[in-house]
Parts: sequence; C-alpha cells; structure tokens
Amino acid sequence: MQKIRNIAVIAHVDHGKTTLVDGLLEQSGTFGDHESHDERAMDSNALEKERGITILSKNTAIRYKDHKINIIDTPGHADFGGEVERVLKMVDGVLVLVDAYEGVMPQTKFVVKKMLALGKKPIVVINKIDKPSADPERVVDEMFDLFTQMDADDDQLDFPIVYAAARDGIAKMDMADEDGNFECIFETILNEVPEPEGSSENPAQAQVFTLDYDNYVGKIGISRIFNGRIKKGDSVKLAKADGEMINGKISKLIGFHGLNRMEIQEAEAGDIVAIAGMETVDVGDTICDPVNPVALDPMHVEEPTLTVVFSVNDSPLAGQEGKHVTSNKIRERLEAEMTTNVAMKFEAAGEGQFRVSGRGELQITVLAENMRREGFEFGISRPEVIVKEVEGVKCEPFEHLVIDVPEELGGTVIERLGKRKAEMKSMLPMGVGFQRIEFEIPARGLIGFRGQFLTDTKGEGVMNHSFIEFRPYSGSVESRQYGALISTEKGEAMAFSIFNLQDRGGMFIKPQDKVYEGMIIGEHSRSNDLSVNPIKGKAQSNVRSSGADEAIKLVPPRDMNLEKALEWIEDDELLEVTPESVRIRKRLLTEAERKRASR
Ligand SMILES: Nc1nc2c(ncn2[C@@H]2O[C@H](COP(=O)(O)OP(=O)(O)OP(=O)(O)O)[C@@H](O)[C@H]2O)c(=O)[nH]1
Ligand SMILES: [Mg+2]
Repeated sequence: MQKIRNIAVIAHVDHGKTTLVDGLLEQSGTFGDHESHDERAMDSNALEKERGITILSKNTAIRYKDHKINIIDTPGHADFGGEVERVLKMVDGVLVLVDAYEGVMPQTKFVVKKMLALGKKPIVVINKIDKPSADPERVVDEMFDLFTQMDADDDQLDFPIVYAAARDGIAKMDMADEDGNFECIFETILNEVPEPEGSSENPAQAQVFTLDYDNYVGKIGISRIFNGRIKKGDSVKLAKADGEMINGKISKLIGFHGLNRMEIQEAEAGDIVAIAGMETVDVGDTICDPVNPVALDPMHVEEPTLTVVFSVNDSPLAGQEGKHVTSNKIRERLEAEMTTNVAMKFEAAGEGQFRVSGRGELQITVLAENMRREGFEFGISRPEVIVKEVEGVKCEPFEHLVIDVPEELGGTVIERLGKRKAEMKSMLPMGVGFQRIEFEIPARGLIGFRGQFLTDTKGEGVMNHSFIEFRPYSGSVESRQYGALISTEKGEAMAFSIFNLQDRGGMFIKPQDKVYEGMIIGEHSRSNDLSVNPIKGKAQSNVRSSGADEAIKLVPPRDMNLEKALEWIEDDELLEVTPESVRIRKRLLTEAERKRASR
C-alpha cells in the first residue's frame, strides 16, 4: 500500500490557510521549477481571486519523502462552515491555524469544536508571527483554554505547536528557535497524523464529500476511499442517504497532484480521488463494491438560516443590460447551482419568483455575483432569517459575534447592538488601544448592521460572526435608521440636481446614471423616505455666469455594491442586479401605489 497522510487545513477566515498550502506545495517541490503560479494558488476561481477568500474547499496532493500527503484547503468564512464539517470526516489529521495577533475567533471555535467532536488529532499552527502586534504566547494560551472548554481528550490536548509566517515560508517548533522552513511542518505531519485505516483488500467503500461538474464527464464526486480499490470501468453500487442502492459504472478516475488533475486507472484505500460516471451522485453517498455493498454513515448537511427571493427583473430598465432575463433561464441556473451546491436550496415562490436559502449573506451574494457575470439580470429581495418551530416554540438562528474596536468606540457599538437584541458576553483589552467584545445576537439583528458598524468605527472596527443554533424568537429588532431618497422621474441624472440633493443625504448615483421613478438614488439623512427629482437641469434664466456648472463640487457617491446594497434594503425595497449595474428600488414604483399599500 502507498504511504499516505490525509490532512485538512482549518481556521477562521484570513488566518492564512491557503497561503500555508502555497508554501507546502512550494517547499515539497510539487511546483515544477518552471511552473509559474499565483499567490494563493488554490483559490482558483475568479471570485475567490478577486475577493481574496476561499469559497470552495479544494484538495491537492504533494509528495514528501516517500509519502503522499493529501491536503484539503477549507474556507474560513462562517457561511461556508458546513463544508468544513464534511471535509473533516475525510481526513485523519488537521492543521488548525490561528493568527498570532487575532487569536481565537468565532470560526476558530466552530472548526475546533467540530474537529474535536470527530476525534481528530490537531497540529496547531500559530501563523503570522511576523506581525508587529503578534503575541504568540497569549494565542497559545487561548488555544489551550479553547480546547479545554470544548472537552478535548488528553491526547488532543497534547497538540504539537508550530510557529509560522506562512507568507514568508517560515516555520519553527519554538519561538526561541531560529527561523526555519516548512520541513518541521512536513515532519510533524508524518509523525503526528495517523496513517489511514482500512485496507485495500476489503470490498470497496468510498465516500463523496464534494461535488464538481465537468461539461465532458458530467457530475464528479470527490471522494475518500476508506476500503478496497477503485478502478476505471468498475461496476459499483451507489448507496444513497435514504438507503437506496443504485447501479453505476466508473467512467473516469481523476487523481490530484499539486495544481494538476490527471486521469488515473486505479486508486486504493486511504487515497482521495475524483470519480466520474454517476449522474445521481450526491454528497455523503458511498460508492461501494457491487457484491458486498456496505454504506458509510451519511453526512450531516447543515440547514440554511437565511433566505432571499430572486425574481424576474421588472424595472423600467429591464432587459437592457443582461443576456438572460427570463423566469425559465433563472430557474435553470438555480437548478444547476443546487446540483453541486448542497448547502443551498431553492423553491418556486410564485410567478417568476424563486426562494433561495443558504447559510448567510455571503453565500447568497456569491451566487448572485456569479450569475451577473454570466449575463443574468434579476431582482433580489431583502434577506430574511428562517424561522422554524422547535417543540412548538417559534425559533430563529442566533449568532456568536466578536468585534474588535478602538476602546473609545466600544460604548457606541454596545448601545447599537443592544437595540438589535444582542447580549454582551465578554469584553477584553486587546493591546494597541483595541478591545474585543463578544455577543450573542439573533441573526436578524445582524442584517444591515455591518454598514452601520463601519460608519460608527470609521472603518477601523472588525466584526466576525458564526452560527450558534436556533433559539426562541427574540421579538422585534431595530432596523435601518434612515429613509430613502426616491427618484420621481425617469431619465439621466444631472450633476446640478445631484448637487442640490446632496445636503439631503448620501447619494448612490453620479451624473449620467440612468434613473427611473421609484428608484432609490440615495439615503436620506432623516428617518422618512423623500421623493426627489434627480434629472432637473439648471434653468436658463438662473444662469448668472457661464462656466458655473463646471464649478459644481460633487461628493463622490457611496459605493453600493451587491453586498452593501443587500444589507441596506428594507422589506418594501428590491435590488435590481444586472451584469453592469446594481440598482436599488422601491418594490412599488409610484408614490400613489406606495401610499395605497401603506393604508
Ligand atoms: N503578515 C502575514 N500575513 C500573512 C501570512 N500568511 C498569510 N498572510 C496574509 O493573510 C491574508 C489571508 O491569507 P489567506 O491564505 O487567503 O487566508 P485563508 O485562511 O486561506 O482565508 P480564507 O480561505 O478566506 O478563510 C493574505 O493577505 C495573506 O497574504 C503571514 O504569515 N504573515
Ligand atoms: Mg483560503
């Protein structure tokens, strides 16, 4: 049998997982001498590169000495946490990264809890020790405390610690040591991560943990082989979560090495491979021996907590910027998404409307952003949390929220969060004038909070949150404080009118932007909505001196990208998303309609 180690890299968002994997690829010599690659090479899709975050977990394999090490890089953002849990079942050991300054964050707690519960043996990597504010000792203590709180067993508590500056390819086993390379990480993996159990001689058993799609071979299940051998052309049984057994045939087997995938003929117990040939394959399915089929435990798929409605765009500018605009096209696209994305769900919600549910705003924005790049045009409603009954009690999702703010701003933020039903759990000084405050808050209270928070902290605050559980409904929470500036006219915005309107609030549009009746062009500085005319030119008779128009000074408009706009809107408003624009509008476009509806 091949000598194999299987590991996952887990951590809070941005603590350096993908960067560490770069280093592991590089320093194991997996990248050829002349192979060029980007920074964070595993973040391969366009949105991942652009945003600098990992959205999908991905696997790679390296060779170190006579071992093959399969590595799964996971996303750190809370919205994609469900994936981490599935990945953890596929590996025998984990690298838990933690930022040497930020320390234990909500998603660190989430992933450590899952890992401990699954009985995995961790290697803790204190990363970014090069940061001037780094405090590795404090962070090691925080990790010990966390492990103890989460009932780690003695073996798990006895975790090896590596100190690293992943970005610089530096690692060492003791802060007092000289900077070394990643050799100590490779050695620790070989020594500490258990060998895969199972045997190549047993009947085949492989479990699918991620899905992929290829235009030529169709649906692909990325799987860990727990027992036996799998060969191209093999007949197999596919065991589904509900107990059904489906006959299948392996049309293609794909292996991983570095950033490459290559066709292979055979793989055996312990390895991670991609398997094609079964259109009905799903996450959690077991691919097993046809004569002696034994299913592995199905996987837990996290339930969505947030939902929005995607709808056919019916604004006065509909159909002008997008290629795909019809209800059928939108439905097909959403259906395609759901075949590989197990964390999301969708259902029809009336004529031209689709209710899409997921784990958080980012997950939903990523889907919307991908669609808009593909030429889609559509509307999106305000996100709503999913409310459900648990033992007869109405319950809603709660989140663990951690904020880091300059000390003098703590009070303001606590007050704001209080109105959103947050309960403060702890407050600690963080050094360099910051404090860390932790809360538990209904997910509803977080919708629209980020924008306010960034304003309140002048962009210096950092906030992170992660799902805890469904708890009894907490009553009404405060929502947006300010009203909307609503256009009464259709046409092109004029600099002169924007200039006159900017005293009324913050503008979202610039001169020459297309506007229509009912479109929201800015945020009012008061709590009520205000109808305004943004296309009024300067009347001729008012001209006192020529050239005065050029002298107009406009405040730059607020950049309302998809994410910010989605956080901002209220129930009676919608986003209009096209490949070129994100516009905000009232659901009901005319003032008369809105008046009637409010009665
Ligand atoms: N100073 C410093 N920065 C680092 C180090 N390692 C990574 N970074 C930076 O931290 C940022 C996040 O790195 P990523 O590797 O994308 O982090 P990640 O954990 O994969 O993030 P997600 O996948 O989105 O959860 C990047 O800007 C890196 O350059 C380090 O050792 N020191
Ligand atoms: Mg990453």
